[in-house]
Amino acid sequence: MANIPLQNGTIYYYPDFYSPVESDTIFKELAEKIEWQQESIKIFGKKIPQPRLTAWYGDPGKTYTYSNLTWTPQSWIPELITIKEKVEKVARTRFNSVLLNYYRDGKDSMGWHSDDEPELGKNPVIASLSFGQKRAFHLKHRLDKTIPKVKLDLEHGSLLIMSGETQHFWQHQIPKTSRQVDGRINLTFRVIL
Ligand SMILES: O=C(O)CCC(=O)C(=O)O
Ligand SMILES: [Mn+2]
Repeated sequence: MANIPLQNGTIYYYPDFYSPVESDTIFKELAEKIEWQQESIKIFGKKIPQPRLTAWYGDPGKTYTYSNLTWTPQSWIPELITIKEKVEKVARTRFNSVLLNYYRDGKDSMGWHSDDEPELGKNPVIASLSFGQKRAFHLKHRLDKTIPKVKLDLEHGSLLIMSGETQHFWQHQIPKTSRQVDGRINLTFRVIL
């Protein structure tokens, strides 16, 4: 486990939370069993497809709103519950929902944002699991532009935990890459209040 030093925030990185063999199995299961959606977001009245596939699973009633979309969760499947229970032990948090992202290739990405929607509460614990293609993860401070960007590679089977004030002070992104890359599945476990 590595504690990544961060001003005004807390992140922990566990590179081999799952073994490569376990991670291969989980990637395949999730690719097949999750009901992946191609959602669009409206920007200035124009519908733009998101550059990734997504899905939202969670306890009944735990809806989540972002980019003008309100998500009603799908019901937990056994594979997700098994993962959730393993993550909860390390994160010492009971999660009630998970957002899944499927980055099909290097053109799929997620732009700069913080996980700071009101339903996540003040200092949310976000537990982020990665399977498949290793991709870069960048963090930048929202206020102090002299603080250097933090750049991590999120590896197959890794767990990243963001907590404390991280979402107030930092934004994060998964940039596009021009390299030829394989698919990546990311799960972010969250507590919806
Ligand atoms: O794919 C990732 O590692 C990040 C996903 C993310 O930031 C999110 O779902 O809010
Ligand atoms: Mn995020």
